[in-house]
Amino acid sequence: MQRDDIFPETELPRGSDLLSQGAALAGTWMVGRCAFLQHYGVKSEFDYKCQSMDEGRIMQHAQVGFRDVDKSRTAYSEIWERCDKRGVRVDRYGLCLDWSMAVPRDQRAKATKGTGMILTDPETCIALTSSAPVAPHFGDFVLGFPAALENTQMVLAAGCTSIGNFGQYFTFKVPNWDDDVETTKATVEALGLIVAQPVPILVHSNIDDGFAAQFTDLTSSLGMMEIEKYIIENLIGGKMSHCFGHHFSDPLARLAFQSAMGSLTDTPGTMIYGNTTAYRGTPAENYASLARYLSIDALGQALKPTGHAINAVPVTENERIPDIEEIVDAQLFSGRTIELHKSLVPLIDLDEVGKITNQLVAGAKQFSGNVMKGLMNAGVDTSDAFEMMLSLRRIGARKLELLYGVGKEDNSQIGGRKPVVAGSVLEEISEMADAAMEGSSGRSANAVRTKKLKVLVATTDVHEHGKLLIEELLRRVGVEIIDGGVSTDPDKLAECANLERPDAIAVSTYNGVALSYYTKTKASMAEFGLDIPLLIGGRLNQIPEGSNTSLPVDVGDELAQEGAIVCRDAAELLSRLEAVC
Ligand code: B12
Repeated sequence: MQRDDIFPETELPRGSDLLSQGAALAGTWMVGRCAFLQHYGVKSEFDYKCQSMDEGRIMQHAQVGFRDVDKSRTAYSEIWERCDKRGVRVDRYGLCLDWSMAVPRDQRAKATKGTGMILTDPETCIALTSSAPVAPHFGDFVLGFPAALENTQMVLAAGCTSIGNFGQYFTFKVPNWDDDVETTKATVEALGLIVAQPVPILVHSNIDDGFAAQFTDLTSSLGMMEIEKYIIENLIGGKMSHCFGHHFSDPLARLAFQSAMGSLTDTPGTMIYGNTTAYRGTPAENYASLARYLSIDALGQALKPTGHAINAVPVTENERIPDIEEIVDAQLFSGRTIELHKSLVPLIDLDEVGKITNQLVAGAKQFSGNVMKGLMNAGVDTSDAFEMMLSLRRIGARKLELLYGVGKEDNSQIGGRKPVVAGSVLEEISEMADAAMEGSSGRSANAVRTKKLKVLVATTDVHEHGKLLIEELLRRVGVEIIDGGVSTDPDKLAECANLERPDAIAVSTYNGVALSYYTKTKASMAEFGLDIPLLIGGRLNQIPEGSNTSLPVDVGDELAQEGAIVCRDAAELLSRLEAVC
């Protein structure tokens, strides 16, 4: 790698200047009051977490963020009250902002909306965090986005002392926004404001939102945490607080990862996220997955307290955004799991956990060392936060792992290396592909195979497992795959279709934009005179425009009326392709 390949710009802002600019705002924007800080008499969540660890208390995290602010406020107080009545304490809420909150306030009206909460001003935010003594955690769409600075100001004023999501900086793209220099500037300025606060603020990063979702080796994921920690703690002087969990399905690896993480830092973690990728069934079936990962996470905190709250994800999460009742159920389940977990400790093979922990720690150190050396050799200024961040974001997870991963090179593996401690995503996708092939008719598979088709595959947002699955199926029946990318804007997809002239396009979508994305793509294709069949699957829903409702509604019928080929299951892929091509 050469510097020019990473930074074609002749001049870039200096991280130190941006940090100073952010810090200069600390006189005006400082941590305000909220019900949590007042109730527990603490200066920040950092202090509260340290106290809880000393007491041996395991903390609980719940995720909230309905589009409707009033509903979110009701949730804020009601979930806490109802759990409190049952003797269960909810310690913190992860508050999910909307996708459109990622862009500056004056451009928000035109921005693509997702399904999250839209907060317009600090006063509304303060009203929210005054609703109950639960620590507010603004993790999504604050750090890492063009609106990082103004969103940080708002949430600080509302007494939030845990702010993220640094992981999202590396992977999330805002529709129709390509200026990564502006995004990085805003993020570094916001970090300057954070570290200039008179109390410690946790800089949160959910690694599953970041590169960990794309790495194939858990040593790379843990190594990336080391690099993020270096940026936040060594270069910026903040407190790096990590979260992981969505993609960690294997209980042994999950427990070892938590332990390895604990041996690399003293800063308490934010939360261990639920193993959401394991939710694939009905609520009753999902309870089995919940019980498995939550027990492991509680055990992890008992064996090696790391200050992470544990996060019981409601069992309806794979169908839609969970409602208040369902969040309360999950929290009560969590309370009981914490009561019961100690009896499981004797069942754990600590030697085996220790063995994997050591492999992870050694591999992570090697990976982060390799990356730092590689960046230095390429001419990146590794003492500058701005250059460190932008270079990593531009290189991307796949290339970083290929160049600097610890596993042996092996072209037959998806990431190009044999993982030292494999993540579970690829295995799960392969199992889903087997199931989809079994569910497809052999006749369709043969028909598609003989047609020698070319299919363009893309996603509308960061969710790419659907795309990986579709590509795996197409590969199995000899279809030529054109990579249309991840988080691809409709006009870019149409341009790619015009260039490549595929027989069909397959889109996987999750952020509640299915219908608007489809109509925009069709319109852009029409400008090129194209009318290519477009298959669409994933989460086919949307919050109706101008509606006050908080939950997205299914738009499958509308999509079909507009001419989309609606796929509810990957097993439909081959018969649909056979029919349209
Ligand atoms: C994994 C995951 C993530 C990962 C994604 C990592 C990655 N690199 O892919 C991470 C953690 C990064 C993530 C982030 C977010 N997520 Co998410 N995520 C999920 C999760 C757990 C799984 C989705 C998935 O990939 N499944 C695997 C696929 C293969 O299986 P499947 O979904 O069942 O799909 C089947 C079919 O639909 C079909 N299929 C899928 N696509 C296609 C396409 C075609 C052409 C065909 C034929 C078939 C097909 O194949 C499958 C088998 O049949 C779901 C919840 C859940 N359990 O489903 C939430 C979920 C999709 N996420 C959600 C949200 C809101 C987000 C965030 C906005 C949260 C936030 N505030 O940050 C961000 C996205 C931000 C952005 N910029 O885009 C919501 C979407 C809400 C909605 N639309 O109603 C969900 C439903 C969770 C929830 N209930 O709130 N997420």
